[in-house]
Amino acid sequence: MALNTDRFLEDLHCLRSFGASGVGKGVIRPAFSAVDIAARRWLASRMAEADLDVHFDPIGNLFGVNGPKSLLIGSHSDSQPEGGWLDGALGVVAGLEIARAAKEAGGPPISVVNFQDEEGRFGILTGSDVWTGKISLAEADTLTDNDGLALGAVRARMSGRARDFLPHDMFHGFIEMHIEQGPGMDAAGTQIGVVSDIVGIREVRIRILGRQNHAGTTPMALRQDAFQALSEFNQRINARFAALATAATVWTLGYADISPNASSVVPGCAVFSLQWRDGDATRLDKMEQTVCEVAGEIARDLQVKVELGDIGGIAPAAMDARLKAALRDSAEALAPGKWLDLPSGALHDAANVAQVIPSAMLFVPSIGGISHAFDEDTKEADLVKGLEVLNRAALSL
Ligand code: HGY
Ligand code: MN
Ligand code: MN
Repeated sequence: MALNTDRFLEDLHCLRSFGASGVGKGVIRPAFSAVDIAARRWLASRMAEADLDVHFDPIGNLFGVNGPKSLLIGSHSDSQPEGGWLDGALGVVAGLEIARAAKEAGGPPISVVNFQDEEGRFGILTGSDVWTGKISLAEADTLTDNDGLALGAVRARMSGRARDFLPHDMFHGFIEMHIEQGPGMDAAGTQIGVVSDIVGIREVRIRILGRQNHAGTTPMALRQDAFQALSEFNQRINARFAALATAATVWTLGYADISPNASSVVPGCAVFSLQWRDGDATRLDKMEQTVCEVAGEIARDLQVKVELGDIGGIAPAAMDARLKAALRDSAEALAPGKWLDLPSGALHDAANVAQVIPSAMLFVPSIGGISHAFDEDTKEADLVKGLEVLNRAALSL
């Protein structure tokens, strides 16, 4: 049977029903939550119906395997705490449809993967970090989420079906289809993006310890206010990073927790995240050095203690020339004049997988460039065009 675009769209909508937020097409499906596990089980059943060998590994990555050597297609089905319906889900369901259609037609062996915790509830790209050997399972088990829960404890929720890690050499290539998540393609009116490379990222958790005290009686000059130190840290980082940045460099303070978080108490503790992204590893290094310097200055100037956690990261990753050429040929055949080459500013499992298997990525546009938000969306015609372009490239490989 040929590629079935109706079945693909139906599966995509069905996947959204696991954790549908009720706002727009949004989803709330964080890694290892009950709905994430239910979604993975449902995807596993769809893979089994397609006569693919269902394989959960110890970190919760789900594979639907077709034979001892195949092309791997996929992405992730976990979401941000407030996520859209396509981020990750699109690549998994596209992989499922292409693997299923190839199997039905007696075509080349194609397998599908659904990585776990791509959105970094615990790490950065945790499931592919572990599968590709960037970190060990034992190291992953010690990672904690914002509530202090350890990954080792929550992954036990999926351990019933877990088998061993699959060897990388079962797969001769990996292709991840994804929404762009930025405004470029939508603004340019293009339908297909062939990714040249994926940015690198660094991320750190910082704890500032001041002195909790009474907000009415503590003179300003005597305060060791953890929030004011955080605020000053942020201002200095903005100025210092701006001096190092190109137009493509980005940085985000996206998580903050002030304690005790009460209006009449001088905050005694602030914990926050800082992440920065760039395609140039040397610039990432310089920014890391800046973070360390600013931490020392804040401790000295504001009379607080500044503790830096481990600085994690993913290196910038170039996509494979042969796989990119196949995607370009297919884009030119099916979307002539409506495709482009572009770098990815978002992080993807393909950045990890590229370290062990030739890897590439195909993008479709995001309406208004919105993602990591409930109103993330893509035109149905663009979803289908992306599936067709990827399918043609996969068959040619
Ligand atoms: O953060 C990222 O770029 C990815 O969505 N995990
Ligand atoms: Mn994603
Ligand atoms: Mn994401």
